[in-house]
Amino acid sequence: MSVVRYEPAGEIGYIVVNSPPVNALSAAVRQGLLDAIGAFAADEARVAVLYCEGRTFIAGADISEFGKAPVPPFLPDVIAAIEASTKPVIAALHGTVLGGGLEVALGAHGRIGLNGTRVGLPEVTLGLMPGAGGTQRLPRAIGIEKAAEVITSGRQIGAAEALDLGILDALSDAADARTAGTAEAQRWLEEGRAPRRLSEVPAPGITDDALAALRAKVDRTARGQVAPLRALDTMIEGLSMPFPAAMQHERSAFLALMQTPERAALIHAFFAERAAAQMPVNARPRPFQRVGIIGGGTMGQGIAAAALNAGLDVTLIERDQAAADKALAGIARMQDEAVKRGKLSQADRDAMIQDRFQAGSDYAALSESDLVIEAVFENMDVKQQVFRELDQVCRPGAVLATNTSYLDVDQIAGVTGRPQDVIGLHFFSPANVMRLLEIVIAEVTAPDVVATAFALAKAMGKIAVPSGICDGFIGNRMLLTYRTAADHLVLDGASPFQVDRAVTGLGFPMGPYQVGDLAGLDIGYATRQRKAATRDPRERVPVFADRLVEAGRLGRKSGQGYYIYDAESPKGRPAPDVDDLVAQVRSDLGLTPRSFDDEEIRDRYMAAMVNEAAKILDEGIAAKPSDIDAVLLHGYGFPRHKGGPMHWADTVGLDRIVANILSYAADDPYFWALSPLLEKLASEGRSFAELNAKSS
Ligand code: 3H9
Repeated sequence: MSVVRYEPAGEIGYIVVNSPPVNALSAAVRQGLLDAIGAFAADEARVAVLYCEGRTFIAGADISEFGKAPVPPFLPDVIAAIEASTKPVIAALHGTVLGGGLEVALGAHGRIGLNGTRVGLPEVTLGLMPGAGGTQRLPRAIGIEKAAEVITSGRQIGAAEALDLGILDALSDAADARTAGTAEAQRWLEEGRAPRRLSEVPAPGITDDALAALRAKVDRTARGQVAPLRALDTMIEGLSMPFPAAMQHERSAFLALMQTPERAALIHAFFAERAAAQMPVNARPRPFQRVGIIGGGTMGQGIAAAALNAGLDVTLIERDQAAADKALAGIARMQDEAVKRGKLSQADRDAMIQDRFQAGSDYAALSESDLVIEAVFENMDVKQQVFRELDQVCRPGAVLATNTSYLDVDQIAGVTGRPQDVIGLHFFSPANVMRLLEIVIAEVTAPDVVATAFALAKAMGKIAVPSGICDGFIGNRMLLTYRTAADHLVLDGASPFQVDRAVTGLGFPMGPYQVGDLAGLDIGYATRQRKAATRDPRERVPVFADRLVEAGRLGRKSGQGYYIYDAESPKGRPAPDVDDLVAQVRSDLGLTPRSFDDEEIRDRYMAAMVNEAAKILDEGIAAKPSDIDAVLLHGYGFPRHKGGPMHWADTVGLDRIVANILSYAADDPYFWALSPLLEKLASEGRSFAELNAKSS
């Protein structure tokens, strides 16, 4: 069946797109649109309604075609043909009208949206800019300043705001886009309206001062990415040209961005997120409306809020009623914040807290729960005790999940009489905000329990990544390794501040010592104390970190760690004595410091990350390289425009990384033990991307 059809129906003709899943503008859809507009021209209909079947109006260009040779007809030409129609074409919108989809709608002569429609030009989030008239038609519709904000932020805009801005002409509460479009078309017929072409609207202007302010703002928020500023400049330059020349100009800027490594990395990230969500099992999820949560600390509260936002009923258990009440107050505060930020309506917030949430201290309240998530203190004995109790009270078939961040899920499952129902759900804090969810599949976890975890992640809007069992799973195991590489750099002569600077220079929002201060230095200290007795003598200990903790400097929460946090510098300024403290430790340990340049710091940090990732892959803990990228992008601040560590490694070249590791191993063969998989791939001239392709 054709992906676009023309349906004549008297005075109204329908141009109907049906190309699942999201009606992306593949070559077939572009050709279909061109043919349909021709059919409309030849038909007696006096107005056309362009709408889509399925879950959404066109969600953009077909991203899977990017990086390949463009196939005609090109989208700008298709849109020009729609706009040139001598009879009106009305776009009837629903779902997510994004990128090329919005550009098609802007080429139509009128736009009506169903309530709930979202629109946007997200190209910059893919390292691109609108390439089918968006930079020229949008400012003519809504003005330069607003168009600049929409284009350079890439954000999705709700229907009411889109109407307000003037992107939509009208909103409809009709049941579907065809009905809404038909009513609008009838109105146009009655009023005898003629096509209004945005390309014929005079271009708006901007003063030099206003433009300079706009450029400065975009430059600040772009954080080193080229696309946002290029998009702004292309828009402004085009507005002073005749429309056809502006379209040529936009097209060449778009095609130039298509060649950048940022574009490749951002599109890799897009597909990595979606590939991770592909379930590793073929099973149907168990139903899960009633969710129990054990533990009402920060993590339990965040998980409860995420579950409530997903429309689930939540019962939270704490050790006594006072603690349960405290958790309730915390969750209510979170949801009040969401109301303030316009993410939640007051009525929904009230319904959640009053009708769909209860908190108490009696496990018996979980007897009807479909899924229980334990989020108590990270200690094996404590967690096993919780699972023994759950085994007593939960109904048969309930899914029992542990939110451990490094403990062995098999050992937790083992204390129940139903280990097949037990799974790890590693949320990241704050759990109602952070999108990553590691789904830790234990030895005997049943396939439909795995399917339930993936369905829960989808309902909560999380990026789910399956992980096998090892200390720290995918993300925390890697974090420990690259943090250790940073500690070695400091022991050997780098300053913690230099390491943070070098790492943020890569695009991470924070360096390892800033992260340490934020998380609390006592956490790493406690882990080191616990592991001291069994530590391999070849392991090098960051004694300087221990000294800070022993001096009561725990990071942000105590006002001082590596950095000082006070009214003068709430985000922290380097503590002046840290370099001396580290120098003293080096001298106590008999280490002779050497200097490192920022490039070597980055090389070592990244080599440690990639080497550990390769081991994680080799051991089958991660199913594919792109899953590791999704974890680091969403849980650890890896810069999205670099695509994740595995994509980054491919772009740098695995042979170069191996050569670096071998040279570092000359001094510390224990820490820099080369991953056999990484060595093999490099020697065969292969890449991690090939392993992704194999697993898909
Ligand atoms: C552009 O338009 C450039 C133009 O200016 C100029 C051109 C000349 N293409 O996310 P989901 C697939 S740039 C191909 O899980 P949701 C996706 O891979 C583009 N495939 O669903 C997945 O496949 P699978 C601007 C696409 O409901 C399936 O659809 N547009 C595309 O959570 C479902 O996706 C964008 O950047 C695509 N454009 O979210 C929009 N989009 O099932 C990007 C999706 O095999 N897309 N797929 O894994 C999105 O933001 C979300 O997918 C959307 C739906 C909100 C649409």
